[in-house]
Amino acid sequence: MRQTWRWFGPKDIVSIDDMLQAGVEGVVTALHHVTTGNVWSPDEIARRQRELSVMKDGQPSGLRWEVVESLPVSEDIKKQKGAWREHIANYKISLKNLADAGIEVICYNFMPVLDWTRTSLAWRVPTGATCMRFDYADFAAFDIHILSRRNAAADYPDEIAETARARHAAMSAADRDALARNVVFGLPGAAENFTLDDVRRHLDEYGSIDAGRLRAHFIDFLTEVAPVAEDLGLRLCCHPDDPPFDLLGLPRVMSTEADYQAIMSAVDTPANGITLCSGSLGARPDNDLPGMMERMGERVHFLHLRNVKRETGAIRGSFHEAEHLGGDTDMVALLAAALREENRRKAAGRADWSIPMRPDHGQDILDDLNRKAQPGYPSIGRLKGLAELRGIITALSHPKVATLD
Ligand code: DNO
Ligand code: MN
Repeated sequence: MRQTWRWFGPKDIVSIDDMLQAGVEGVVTALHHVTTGNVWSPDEIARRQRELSVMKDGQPSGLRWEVVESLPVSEDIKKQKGAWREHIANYKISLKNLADAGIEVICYNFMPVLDWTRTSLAWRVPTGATCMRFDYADFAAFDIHILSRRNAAADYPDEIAETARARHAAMSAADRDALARNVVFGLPGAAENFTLDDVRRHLDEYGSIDAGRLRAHFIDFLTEVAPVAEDLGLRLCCHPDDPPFDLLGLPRVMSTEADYQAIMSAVDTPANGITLCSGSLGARPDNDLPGMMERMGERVHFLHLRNVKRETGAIRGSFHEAEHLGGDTDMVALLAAALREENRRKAAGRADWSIPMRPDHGQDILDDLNRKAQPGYPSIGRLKGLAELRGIITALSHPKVATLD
């Protein structure tokens, strides 16, 4: 497994030197400054490659840009409106430019409007560390009483809607603002600048797009881009919905194993693959992560290793981001399944046998609490997660340990 790390570019407070000291082998990054829908030019790609190739003192880092996360799919493509055909053409050009630069793995997602969604970005756990949390009743309070989406209450179980009403009534104006800011943070495109009216406008655009329609648009997109990726020797990999259930009345179509199976078989090429994110998928009790790795592993091109603790037994419910070996996903079983998949690939002579993985999100611990990184991406919390995951991989791969048979 390749031990990779997400880097947000030179403005990331976590440096290339930090990554090297964490034992990172490859970099996951994106051209976050390019407007979604536009082409990623060879010059901009080369610039990012140069930036991550040197340490603070100018020595070579020895690191390469190994995974793109994300090459975003525009809202126009998802809705098949406006400039969607041009955006698909641009997507193909970006793929060509990335292939020319020697980058083979391209992660993206197909969530309408919202990317990942949380109600709290710094929720205190008993150790004093903080983590991101999704509280279903707080989210309902945002949806029903702050965003005031029409008929929103009907989307929630009665007891959640009632709790949401009571909590909203007890919140100060500042609490309401903070909740709204946290919820819209994961929105694509400089979310900090989103207003509630922007969110409402985006939601209205999906009025006539249900899950079936969104899935059809997704298949149309892949029918166009997957053959191009295949010809270029690229591996596309779709990140799951986070959380893996419908929000704000928007359809979500990459939340379960059945969702993935439908998309994988609709456009049946290895270039159409999976980013298996255990944290996102693990927020649902009916997603069996080790089993998904076992059954769909052939198409898993990228692994996000993260754990969540579900706070209820419901399909839609509250959860928080646990330590990498805490939470509800059996990380040892998941890694064993991934290592078995690698062994199968090696035996079949596949050049892509080594699956890039990264510790996806970490809790804020120690000095992370004093240096605010991108939410979910602190240096020490992720370094701890990576070290724990590396320990399991090392143990499971040891020739004297027969656990993989
Ligand atoms: C959450 C993160 C996401 C992810 C994008 C991929 O699990 O990994 O922010 O980067 O959704 O497109
Ligand atoms: Mn992820």
